[in-house]
Amino acid sequence: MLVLANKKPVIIIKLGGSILTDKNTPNSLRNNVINGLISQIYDNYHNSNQPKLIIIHGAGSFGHPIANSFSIQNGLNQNIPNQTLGLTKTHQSVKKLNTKIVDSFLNKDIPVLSLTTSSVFFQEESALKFTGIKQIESLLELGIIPILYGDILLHDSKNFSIISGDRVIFEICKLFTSSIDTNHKVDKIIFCFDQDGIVISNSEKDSEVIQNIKSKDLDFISLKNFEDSIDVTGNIRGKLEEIKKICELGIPVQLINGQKPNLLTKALKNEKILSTLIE
Ligand code: IP8
Repeated sequence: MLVLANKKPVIIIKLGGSILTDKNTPNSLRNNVINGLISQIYDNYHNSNQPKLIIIHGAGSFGHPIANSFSIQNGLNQNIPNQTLGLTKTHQSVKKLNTKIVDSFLNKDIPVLSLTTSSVFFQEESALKFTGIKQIESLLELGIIPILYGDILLHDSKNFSIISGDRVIFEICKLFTSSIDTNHKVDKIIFCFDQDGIVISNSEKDSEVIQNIKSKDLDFISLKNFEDSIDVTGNIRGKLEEIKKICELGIPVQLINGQKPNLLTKALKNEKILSTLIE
């Protein structure tokens, strides 16, 4: 119990692919949004009273269209020409996005270091193995922000699929929650995406942002305008499945609009903003 009380708080930020890239144009960065978010993270980084951070980013137009064109999410299919080349191209493309994001942090003198998701995750029969927790701990202790991202996932028995950034977050949370060997605990997840929160439709015309919801009630809400055709990881419904599992670990999740100025800063300080808090 004493060990648990001494654990240092960490906030995990998900930078959604929908805000980092223009989903309608392959490989297109939204530099103004990226730099705006990084400036807010800069302020948090230089405030010693604030929790440490782990950043996870999505693939956006660097990952979903190419993964989809080779059906990487559905695993090995001998009928798809050059599918393994498509697998490697998908990985290389998300790695390029990752390099651009890491460079943007380093250009602002924020020390970040990325762990290649497909090197620290492996699917072994029905179990997903994650071997990066010690590296994350070391980076946090050194004051370096670890970055991981949605990527391809290799399986045993000659197969593969996609691992979303959201699943990466859940696996990190699971290990931090269950391991007695870690010095950190995850206090909260902030999902930055392109909406003000979860929008529900009340009637044909009316919709509103739901500001607080229990994770057990997520199955019963009627979502508004969240369909996203290029997303191979299940768009908002897929996200909510991972979010539910994170909340079941006792970690709250806040969904905020990452395109609006200063909302990330306020969310990091637990100030009141228009967003959805799921507990
Ligand atoms: O954007 C998807 O990750 P996400 C990863 O976090 C690929 O769902 C390679 C499409």
